[in-house]
Amino acid sequence: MRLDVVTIFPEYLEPLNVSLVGKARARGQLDVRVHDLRNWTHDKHNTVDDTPYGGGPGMVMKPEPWGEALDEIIASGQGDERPVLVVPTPSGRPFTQELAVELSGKPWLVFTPARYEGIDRRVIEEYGERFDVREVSIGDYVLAGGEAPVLVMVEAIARLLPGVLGNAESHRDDSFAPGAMADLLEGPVYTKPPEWRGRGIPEVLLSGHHGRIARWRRDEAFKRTDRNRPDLIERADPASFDKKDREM
Ligand code: 6GU
Repeated sequence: MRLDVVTIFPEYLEPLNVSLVGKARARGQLDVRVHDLRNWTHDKHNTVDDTPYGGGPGMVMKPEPWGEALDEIIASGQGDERPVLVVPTPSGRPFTQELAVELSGKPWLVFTPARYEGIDRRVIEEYGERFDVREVSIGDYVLAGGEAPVLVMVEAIARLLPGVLGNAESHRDDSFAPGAMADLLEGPVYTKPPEWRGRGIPEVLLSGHHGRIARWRRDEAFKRTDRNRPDLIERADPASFDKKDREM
């Protein structure tokens, strides 16, 4: 998979050199290219923003540098390959595990994290006519720019690529993964030592009884979901819960 990121803070994307994403790049599973938007400015001050039409606070990112950057990056593709453009904005559609899975199946993503009050609307209109453009928000809070959301989205997408996670089973029971525990958050986990500061391990996990362990894990997942995310239980398919769940 190829990922391009266009930003005025390329150094903000340095974490993409580290850990899971960094290793995927080193192994050649991910081709990540970070670009400085100011490379596509032509004035002495490398201006990327201007005051908003209609007045109001803050600044708006000018369309011309984005247009030149995106045209050049898109033209650098192999043959007729077309990227999906991912535009981080607090006004976008929610970034969910479902969207991460969808985007992880695309060969090429271009991210356009903005600062200030966002990008001149005509850029989104222009590319939206010719490309698949997704305006995406990572949650109901406002950040100063789209760079941190890009780090979030790239990590969520990269770990889904074949061969990137060490153990192919590792995302089988992720919170939000489809499957038996769909609609429930993951429950608590334990490792050695068997006693720490006077606290032991739930007996059932030491029992070797796989059926009872699975049932206990499901009960714990249900309790935690009910406590932390009751909305997930409200919205779940009732058929995904058994009699024992309903008694919790
Ligand atoms: Cl994608 N950008 C900004 N600036 N703030 C956000 C966001 C994105 N998602 C949630 N808050």
